[in-house]
Amino acid sequence: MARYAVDERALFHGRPAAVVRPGSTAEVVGVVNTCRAAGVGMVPQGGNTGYCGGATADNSGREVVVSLERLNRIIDVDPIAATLTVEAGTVLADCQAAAERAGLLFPLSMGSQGSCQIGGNLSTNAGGLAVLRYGSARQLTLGLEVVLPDGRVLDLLRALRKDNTGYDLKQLFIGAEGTLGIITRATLALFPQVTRTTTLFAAVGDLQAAGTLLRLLRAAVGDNVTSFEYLSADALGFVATVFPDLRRPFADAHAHYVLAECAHYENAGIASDVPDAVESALHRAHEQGVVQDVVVARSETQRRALWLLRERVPAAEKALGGSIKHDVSVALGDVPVYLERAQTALRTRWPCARLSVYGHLGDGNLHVNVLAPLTDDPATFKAAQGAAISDTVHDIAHDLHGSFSAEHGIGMLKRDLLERYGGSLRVETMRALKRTLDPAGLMNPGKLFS
Ligand code: FAD
Ligand code: 2HG
Ligand code: ZN
Repeated sequence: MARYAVDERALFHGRPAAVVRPGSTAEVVGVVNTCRAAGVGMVPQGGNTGYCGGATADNSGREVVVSLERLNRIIDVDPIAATLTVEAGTVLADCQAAAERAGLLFPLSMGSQGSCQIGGNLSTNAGGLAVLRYGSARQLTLGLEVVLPDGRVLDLLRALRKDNTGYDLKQLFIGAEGTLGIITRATLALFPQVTRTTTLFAAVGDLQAAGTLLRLLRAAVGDNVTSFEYLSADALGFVATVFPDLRRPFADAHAHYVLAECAHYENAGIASDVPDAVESALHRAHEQGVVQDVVVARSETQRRALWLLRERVPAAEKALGGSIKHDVSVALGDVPVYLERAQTALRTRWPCARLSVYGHLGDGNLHVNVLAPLTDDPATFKAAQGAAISDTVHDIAHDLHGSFSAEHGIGMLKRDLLERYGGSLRVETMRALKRTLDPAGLMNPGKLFS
C-alpha cells in the first residue's frame, strides 16, 4: 500500500486500514455504504500529486483510501457541443488526448498532467499554465456526478452552457478536496484547437515592465494570450544547474524573465515566422524599454525547450534539497509591491536563504519558494525556519488582500492558515455545509478543517 500512503511531497505519512479501488460508480456507492456502516473515514485519492496532503490517510490505521484510478473511462466526446465526459480517475493527459482526437482542446495543463486525475483536478480546483485564457478547473466544468457521504448519487452530469435553476451545486464539490463527496464523473468544456502558437521568452527589468508586456500583448491579440509565466533569475539558475542540457535563452544575465504564449487560429497564409500582431507588440515593447531581450520559438522543438525551463523548476528545487513552498496570489496590479515586500522581508531576516520565485504571473499567482542556504542542511533549515518563513510570505499576501493558497488547496498542510486568514464567518459557513452533507464526518476527515 506504500504508494497510496504518502503524499507527493512526502510531508504526510499515513497508515490506511486499506486501499480500495472501485471500478464503477456503483462500486463507489458500495464502498461508501460499507465505510459508513462501519463508521470508518474515507480518503478519496486521485493521482496523489497534490501539494497539501489532501489525499493522505491519518495515522489511526482506521481510514480507508478510496483510489479512483480504475474509474478511468472516457465516456463521451461531443464535437458539436464541444464537451468531454469522463470518469473521475481519468488522467489529465488522457483527457487532453481524447479532446485532441476529436479535433478539440481541453486546456487544463500542468507539470503533473501525466499522473494527476480529473477528479483530483476538480477537487483542488487546479490552475496550471493556461488559466489566464481558459480559467481554472472550476470554469471548465459543466456537470458532475458525485457520491454523497450518505451513499446516494447526486446526478449533476449535464452538458448545459446555461442553467439557472437555483444553487449551482456542482461548484460546491469543486475545490472541496473530497470533503463533501466523491466525484465519479465529469462533463468538461472543450475549446477550438489552437492552430498555431507564438511562444516567447523575454527578459524584463522588473515586474512593472512584465505587466506592461502583458498589456501590450493583450492589446495585440486580445484574449489569446494563453500563458504568461514568470521566472526569477534565481529560479532559472536552479534549472540550469540541475539540467545543464537545457539551453539558457540568453547569453547575458537578467533579473526577471517571462514566458508568454499566444494562440492563433489561422490555418494558412502566414508569411512571417511571428504573426504580425505579436511582432509589432514586441517591437513596441522593445522601443519602450519594456523588454531587454526576447527570443521567439521558431519550431515546436524550440517551444518545448522554452517550456521546459519553466516546467522543470519544481524538479530542480527537489534535486537541490527541496524548498519551503508557497502559492500566493494578489490582484495583478499588486504583484510588484507584493514581491518587493516579500523579498525584502525574507532577505533581511534570512540573508543566506535562496529564493526561487516563479509562477503564473498573468494570474497574479506566484510560488515564492525558499531553499536552504548552501551551508545548511535543507531538512534542518526547513524544520527550524519553515514556519517563520511561511508566516512572512503569507502575512504580506494577506495584508494586500491576497490568498495563501491560489491553486494548491488546503488539505492538512494549510488548515491552520484557513483558520487564521479565512475569516471566521466564511469558515463557519464552510463548516455548516460540511455538517449538512457529512454529519458523521467520515468523508476525508481532517482535511480543510482539523
Ligand atoms: P490527489 O493529490 O490524489 O488529491 C487531491 C485532493 O483531491 C485530495 O483532497 C483528494 O481527497 C481529492 N480527490 C481526488 N480525487 C477525488 C475525487 N474523485 N473525488 C473527490 N475528491 C477527490 N497544481 C496546480 O494547480 N497547478 C500547477 O501548475 C501544478 N503543477 C504541479 C506540478 C507538479 C510537478 C506536481 C507534482 C504537482 C503540481 N500541481 C499543480 C499540484 C497537483 O498536481 C494538483 O493539485 C492536482 O489537481 C491534483 O490532482 P490528483 O489527481 O493528483 O489529486
Ligand atoms: C508550478 O507552477 C506548480 O510549477 C508547482 O504549481 C509549484 O512546486 C511548486 O512550488
Ligand atoms: Zn503553479
